[in-house]
Amino acid sequence: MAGETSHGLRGDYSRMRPDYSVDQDYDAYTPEQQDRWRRLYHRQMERVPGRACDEYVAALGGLDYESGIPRFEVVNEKLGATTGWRLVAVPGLVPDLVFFEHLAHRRFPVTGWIREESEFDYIVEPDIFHDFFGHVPMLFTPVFADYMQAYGRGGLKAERLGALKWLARLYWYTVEFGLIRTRSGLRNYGAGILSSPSEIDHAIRSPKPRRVGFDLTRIMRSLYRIDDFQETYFVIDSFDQLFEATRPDFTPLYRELARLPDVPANGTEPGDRLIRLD
Ligand code: HBI
Ligand code: FE
Repeated sequence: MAGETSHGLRGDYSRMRPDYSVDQDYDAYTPEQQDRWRRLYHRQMERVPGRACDEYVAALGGLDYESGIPRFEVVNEKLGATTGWRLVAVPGLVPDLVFFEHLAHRRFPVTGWIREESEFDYIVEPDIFHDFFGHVPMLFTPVFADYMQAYGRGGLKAERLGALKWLARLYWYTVEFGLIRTRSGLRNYGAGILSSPSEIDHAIRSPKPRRVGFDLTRIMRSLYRIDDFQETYFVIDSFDQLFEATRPDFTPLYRELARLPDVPANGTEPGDRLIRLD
């Protein structure tokens, strides 16, 4: 399924529908790829307890990921019944507007291909393991599922306003690399962290990165790294807080951001509420 194309994206974009969706060709996965999934799954499962948030753990427990690469129909049955979301298979990365359009309609695009053996520990692009293991369980939490839909609607609007640069940082620092403060301590809810064998521990336990209390404006000003552990994580107290803080119309905020300087990925700002490890 994975291959290089002229536009430099991995995946087979030759048979997709106008919305970039494809059918999962389940029989095309080789025994080696099924085995790779199981090894990725078992390695990561060992690290989930005490590191992932409770909502994630609960949802993962109801997903039957251990036997091999999941089938879209099987997961969709459970997901649809719980939050009304549906997974659609895509060849790989899709254009921003296509991505937002899916989210706005409670559809999550999931990449069909699985990483190569040489990428077992680290991959930059989303593959099927990142999407199913990192993102899908969180879509079972109603308020988080609503946040994802609102993000999609906001993406379509931000595109019209030329504000995608700022909005993309919100996705990055919440959906991909978000932390939550719970009674048992810091926990991960970001998919980029939950699908990483090393960052899942680093994000909540290493003394190196900064951890800053959730602040929408601060997040939208913040640059990020795509090639290494994050140097800054933003911490929410609840998914309700995240949903409520991002409910207002961002139009005035974008106007303000146009006048504010970016903050480096490893920067600290005067108003930061720094969160210390227990
Ligand atoms: N496509 N398949 C896929 N998965 C993503 O996570 C994704 C994408 N296209 C665009 C995109 N993400 C970005 O716009 C996010 O920053 C919102
Ligand atoms: Fe992702």
